[in-house]
Amino acid sequence: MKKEIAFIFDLDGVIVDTAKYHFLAWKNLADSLGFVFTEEHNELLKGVSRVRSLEILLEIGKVTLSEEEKLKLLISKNLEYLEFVNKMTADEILPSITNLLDYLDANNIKYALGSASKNAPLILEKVGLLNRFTAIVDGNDVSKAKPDPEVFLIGAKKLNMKPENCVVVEDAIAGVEAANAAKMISIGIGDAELLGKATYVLKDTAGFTMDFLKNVMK
Ligand code: B16
Ligand code: MG
Repeated sequence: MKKEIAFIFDLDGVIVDTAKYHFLAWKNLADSLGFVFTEEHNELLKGVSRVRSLEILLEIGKVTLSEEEKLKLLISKNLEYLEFVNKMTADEILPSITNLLDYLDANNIKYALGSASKNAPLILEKVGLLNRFTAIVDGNDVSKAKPDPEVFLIGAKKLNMKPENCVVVEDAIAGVEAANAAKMISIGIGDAELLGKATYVLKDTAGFTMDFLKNVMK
């Protein structure tokens, strides 16, 4: 098995499922504005930045607000979201992820985080993974959101790896597109029909078996 490969992990939908907490906070915000926000709508926000998420939500509700009002809503939504995040524990790490990180550590394979979330360091701290990543690139570090490759290219740089030797693990279409645009190998987690542009697709993180990893790294 070669060792010149590194991994870049997305956070929400790959390491933990914070989408359910985003949903509760966005739903309450939509309720307060007088329209219904469904789990189906929430799918549109996965991997999308906080600001763009609010724009999509307001488009769904056909609501127009001033920049000042939008800023207030972004702050209150995030405060509510953080109430859930602050209660997170290691129990919320998705299946096979801890084993996968243990395996990468044991084989001296470096890994970074590449997430759109500005709350990524706090979430990693809550689930006890903050100190395990060689580098963390999050929503505070990028000027262009996925599907722009910026987040993963910064990750590769911080890992001191060439993009073509990086394997991105992503659950969002925009994230897979960003990895492909960065000329990286991509592993999509979720629906194969939606994530068909990924190099590999796994239904869920439980699919990270040793056989699968060996195949990716061969
Ligand atoms: P925050 P990821 C993304 O995380 C989420 O999937 C997306 O729903 C969220 O809007 C975005 O982070 C920003 O999150 O409000 O915490 O800055 O999948 O890129 O790890
Ligand atoms: Mg994600």
